[in-house]
Amino acid sequence: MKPLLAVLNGPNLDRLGKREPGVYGSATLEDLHSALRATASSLGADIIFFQTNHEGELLDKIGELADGGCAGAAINPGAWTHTSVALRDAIAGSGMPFVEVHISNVHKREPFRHHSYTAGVCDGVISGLGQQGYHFALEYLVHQISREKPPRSPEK
Ligand code: CA2
Repeated sequence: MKPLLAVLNGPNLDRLGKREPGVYGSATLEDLHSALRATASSLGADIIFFQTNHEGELLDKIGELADGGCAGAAINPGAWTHTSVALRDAIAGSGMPFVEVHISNVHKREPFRHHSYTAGVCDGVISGLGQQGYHFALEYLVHQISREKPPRSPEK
């Protein structure tokens, strides 16, 4: 069975491609999703997408994914990265591997973007590689999942 991966985006990322192309790129969220669908398919994974501007919805979705057997997620928590202990707790409590993705390099930006509440409960962080960062996160997750679940040994 193919592993199921999720790509989660937080507040204002529905605006991708519509404003600030110099910071976040010119591809829309829809464009990003179709590109990621192709990557997931080439990696042999199923994929679902979720974006919300409402924090509680993201917390609920993480719980749902964890209970539904999702194998791992790439998450761009947007501004909640820098504010949300609740999101950190949801990620930590999910038991799933997460990769935190930022399109921009948050460390080149304002000091308030330098701290992440969520990074410490993710496997790793990709920041500043543009939208390509999401693709790298999927690659990592598939690699990781295949390491965690070694193929069954042949029946004797
Ligand atoms: O670099 C990233 O991906 C961020 O997570 C983006 C967040 C920001 O608060 C983080 O510090 C870094 C902001 C997302 C807003 O996205 C927009 C996209 C297009 C137009 C307007 C906003």
